[in-house]
Amino acid sequence: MTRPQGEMAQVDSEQPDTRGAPVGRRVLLGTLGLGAVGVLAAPVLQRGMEAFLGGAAEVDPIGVTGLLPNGGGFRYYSVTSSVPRKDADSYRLTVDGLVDRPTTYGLADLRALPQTRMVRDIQCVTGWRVPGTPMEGVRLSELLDAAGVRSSAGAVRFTCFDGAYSESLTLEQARRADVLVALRMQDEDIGHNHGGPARLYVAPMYFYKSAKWLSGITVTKDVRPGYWERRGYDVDAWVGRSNGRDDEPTT
Ligand SMILES: Nc1nc2c(c(=O)[nH]1)N[C@H]1C(S)=C(S)[C@@H](COP(=O)(O)O)O[C@H]1N2
Ligand SMILES: [Mo]
Repeated sequence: MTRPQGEMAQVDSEQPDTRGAPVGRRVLLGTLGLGAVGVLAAPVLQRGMEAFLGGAAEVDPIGVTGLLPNGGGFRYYSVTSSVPRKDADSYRLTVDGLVDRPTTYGLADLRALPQTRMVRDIQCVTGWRVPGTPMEGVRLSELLDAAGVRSSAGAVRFTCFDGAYSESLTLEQARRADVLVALRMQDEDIGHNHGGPARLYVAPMYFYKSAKWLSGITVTKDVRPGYWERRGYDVDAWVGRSNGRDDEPTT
């Protein structure tokens, strides 16, 4: 198989959002960082080892995953070295492109819409999987219907306020009932590190589809491959049926 060597990279040693001000030490993992990582993150590396050897380092230097229910297993990913923080006042999500009614939502607007809660496994294409993870938010189909998708449309593109990441879905995929603009994860408001205040959640697909720090939903004619897809990941990212992997499906 041709698994791309991606997602290398940044582990942010900030404490979780509940701790207040970040402690500030950022570790950019590369060859030089591996020794320290081995010491700090040995327990977490068990499942990460496969990807680790494959060139993608995934670690949790401060043991954040140990604080999560079910043993955790999440890695925090960002393709940028820093991401601005958005809160209930500053957060905006725009829906535009091939729609009749372009719309901008604040966080309160999204919270006022019907919420859908789902509990599924989460699977990263580099190998780690987190069992039974509650995700909750607004169905993407609801936002698309509200905007009035034009008949010329065929796809949806997602952009993020980190300024770099992007994703895409066909319109048919985007309208599935298990695709959410998620506001809550593990029954808590999504914190900054996990892409809060709002991230995409595409339950049946590898987690790279679930764009963090979601700021834009643009209805387009054709699919435009996202950040990792331009670097080799499959555009149709069904868990167990793409990227040369045979993981158990998540839906
Ligand atoms: N904006 C943004 N979204 C992103 C990514 C990223 O680097 N930036 N990484 C993706 C990948 S590869 C994974 S596995 C998940 C990781 O989510 P987590 O950091 O909440 O564990 O986010 C996805 N969404
Ligand atoms: Mo991933």
